[in-house]
Order: sequence, then structure tokens, then C-alpha cells
Amino acid sequence: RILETPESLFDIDGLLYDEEREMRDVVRSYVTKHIKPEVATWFEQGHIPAKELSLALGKLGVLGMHLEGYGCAGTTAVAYGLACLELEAGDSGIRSLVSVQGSLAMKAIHAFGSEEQKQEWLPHMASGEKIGCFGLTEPDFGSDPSGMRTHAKRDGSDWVLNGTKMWITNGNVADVAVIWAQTDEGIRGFIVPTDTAGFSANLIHHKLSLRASVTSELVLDGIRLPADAVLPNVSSLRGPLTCLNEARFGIIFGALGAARECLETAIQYGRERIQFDRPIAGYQLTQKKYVDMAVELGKGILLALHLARLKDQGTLNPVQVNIGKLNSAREALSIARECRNILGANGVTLEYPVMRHMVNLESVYTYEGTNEMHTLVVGEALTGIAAYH
Ligand code: TGC
Ligand code: FAD
Repeated sequence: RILETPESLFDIDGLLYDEEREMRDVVRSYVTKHIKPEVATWFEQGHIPAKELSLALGKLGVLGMHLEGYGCAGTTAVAYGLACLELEAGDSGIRSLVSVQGSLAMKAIHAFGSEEQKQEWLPHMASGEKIGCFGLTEPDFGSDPSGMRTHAKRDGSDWVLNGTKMWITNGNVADVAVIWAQTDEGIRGFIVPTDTAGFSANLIHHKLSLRASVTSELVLDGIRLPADAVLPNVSSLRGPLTCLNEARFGIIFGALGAARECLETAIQYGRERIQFDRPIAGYQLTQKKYVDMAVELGKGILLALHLARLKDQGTLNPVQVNIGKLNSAREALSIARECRNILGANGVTLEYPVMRHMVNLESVYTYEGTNEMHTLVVGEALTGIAAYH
């Protein structure tokens, strides 16, 4: 008997409510029709039609879908997670666009913005008319953002912002940047329209990963902002880290979408590829690989669903998000590498999605907190001893 997907082994569908399955199917169908046929070309060219995609994803209803009000759908965490999984089955870059928009830029405004800021930005971002980015990382401060050098000083009622942000997803296509900066009052977030004088974005070239995603350096050169550009309701690293919890949550599901796509491809390939007069899927060594991968994929999805149910009941804590991101990124990357191996030489081309997912997952493993950072957070939770320094 051939199972439709490796997920069927675990009867994942049986754990979902009808509306969650329906929403998942809508996103899956969008990805099948509109992303999968194009994405290898976008990846090869290192270019995505970001504006068109943003509008289409807004229409699909996935931008800030888990946020309440302001044009956002207010779905459950489970629904949001499943959408991320389906989007990343297309490409991690597409899920990144959605994560950065909804879970980082919109979440920052939604959680810490004034009523006026929310009214001004969120409906346009939910519809995809306005694209957001989120500037936390700097050239010299990645895993340890607490040392950031970007700073904002008051000048009368204005703020003046200086600094450089690095590796910023959506940077060159963004209409608005949420920038985190040191101030005399602690780390604060600023809403920076990207047409403000002194703002520039430089595309990062020569990426070998997430090529279907825009990644940029942001230069903030004496940007003058009005008093109401600051997010009023947070003044510490808690601000960006709260947003990271949301985006990491999406990755817990998303990375497994990439893994599922790789595994399905490798199973299909192995059933058709004949060596030594038999399909390679018929060899015990290959079957052990499939089984080990399916077990990790299923366990990962079950963990993701458990965490999503905790989130929906309001009891998910950040350390549990660290555990989920650690597990999903690690296992998805490992699955993608093994699937690449099963495809042999064909595995190194863009004819199949596997190596594209594999190299994308290298970024997923690093961004939103590296494997080591998540390990250290969980290690501290287990032992009570912080081991970062
Ligand atoms: P620490 O001193 O422990 O805490 C500082 C303040 O933050 C609060 N806090 C949290 N709040 C919410 N959620 C969390 N998970 C939190 N963890 C800590 C904490 O209570 C404190 O608040 P307050 O009010 O008392 O000041 O912070 P630390 O400096 O020791 O840092 C801890 C560490 C290393 C875990 C943190 O810096 C970290 O997570 N580093 C990794 C950086 C990272 O993940 N960067 C991601 C950049 S964005 C990105 O990659 C986007 S990729 C594109 C895509 O998503 O597709
Ligand atoms: P570093 O922090 O220099 O780490 C290098 C290595 O050292 C890692 O293996 C790390 O785990 C290890 N290490 C560091 N400290 C310790 C320690 N104490 N103990 C043990 N090991 C340690 N950032 C944003 O703000 N916004 C974005 O939109 C964004 N998008 C991104 C898109 C892409 C494609 C990529 C690749 C990155 C993006 N980032 C973004 C940046 C990302 O969050 C950082 O790359 C990540 O946090 C790691 O920082 P770093 O690259 O400076 O590595």
C-alpha cells in the first residue's frame, strides 16, 4: 500500500479540525499552482516578484493571519503553523516573506505600537500593499543583539537614528522597516518608512541559500523621525525577542514543510530509479533512510501541533518555542541532505526541489536563532546555569 504522504503514517489529519484542514488545503493548492511551477526559476535568477507575491499572499489571507483586528484574520496558531508548513513546502523564501511580514514587522506594531500606528500600517500590510522588514541583526551583532550599535537620540521632539543592519529579509522591497536601536531608555523599536531621507538598502548578492528571497543591508544615516515613530510600549530586548517567538513558531512548522517535500520527492524518485535491475526504493538501505526520515518528520509535526495547541490555549512558553525551532530546523536539514543523497547526481540540480530546500535550510538553521542559541536557552532552562559567555 502506498501512503499518499509520509504524514499519513501518523494520521496528522485526524488531529486537525475541519477548518484547519480546509485552510491548509487552500494554502497547499495556492503553492501547488502558483509557487512550485515558478520557484526554481526565481531561485536560479536570484529574483522574486516580491510586490506581486505580497499582494497575492495578502489576498490568500496569510499575512499576519494569526493577529487580531486591523484587517488580519485572527486565525488559530494551528492554522498559522499549517500555512507556514505549506508555504515552505514551496520554498523557505516564500515562508520567510510571510514570517517577516506577519510575525516580525506586523507583530512588532501589533504588540508594541500605538493605536494610530496600528491603524496606519497593519491593514495595508495584511493586504500586502505595504511590505515590512525587521532590522535587528547587525554586521557585528547576530546571536547577541544586546550589543547593537544602531542608536537613536532625541533631538527636540524628533529622534535621529544612525547605524547599519545586516541580513535583513525584504530589505530592498520594503515600504516600512521596524528598526531596533539603543536609546538612553533601553532598546526601542522605530517605524521607519523606507522613503525617509538617510535610509538606504543594499542587496546582498552571491547568496547560495534563500535565493528566492530578498536579503539586504540597511544603512541608517542620520534618519530624522518624528516623536510618534517610536513603538511606545516596549524599551528592552523583550520587544524584538517577543516578535522572534512568533516567527520561530512559524518555522517550527515551516521547516517540516520543506522536509516533507524532500521526502516525497525522494520516495517518488526511488520508486522509479532502477539500479541493479530493481528500483532503489526496494533496497533495504534505502528503505531504512525513508523510514528514519518519516519517523522524524512525523515526530516533528506532532511536536509542532502540540506546541500550537499550547499556544492556542495561551500556555506556550518561549523555551518550548526554542525546543521546537531547534528540532525542526535540525531534522529538516538532516532529511533534506539524506534525500539529496538518494537522488544521486540528479539531486544536485534544480530539476528537483531537494537541493534547493537543502541549501535554504542552511539559512533556516542559522536565522531566527542558531541551533547553538536554542541549545543554550534550553540548557539554561534545564540546569539554571547560563552558558552564553
Ligand atoms: P536576556 O537578558 O535574557 O533578556 C533580555 C530581555 O528580553 C526578555 N526575553 C524575552 N522576551 C520574550 N521572548 C523571549 N524568548 C525572551 N527571552 C528573553 C527578558 O525577559 C528581558 O526582558 P527585560 O524586560 O527584563 O529587559 O537576553 P540576552 O541578551 O541574554 O539574549 C538571550 C538570547 C541569546 C537568547 C537572545 O539574544 C537571542 O535569542 N539571540 C538570537 C538572536 C536571533 O534570533 N536573531 C534573529 C534575528 S531576526 C531573523 O533572523 C529573521 S530571519 C527571517 C525569517 O524569519 O524568515
Ligand atoms: P554569529 O552570531 O556570529 O554566530 C556564528 C556561529 O557562532 C554560529 O554557529 C553560532 O551559533 C555560534 N555562536 C555564537 N555565539 C555562541 C556561543 N555563545 N556559544 C556557542 N556558539 C556560539 N536578521 C534580522 O534581524 N532580520 C532579518 O530579516 C534577517 N533575515 C535573515 C535572512 C537570512 C537569509 C539570513 C542568513 C540571516 C537573516 N538574519 C536576519 C540574521 C540572522 O538572524 C543571523 O544570521 C543569526 O541570528 C546569527 O547571527 P550571525 O550570522 O551574526 O552569526
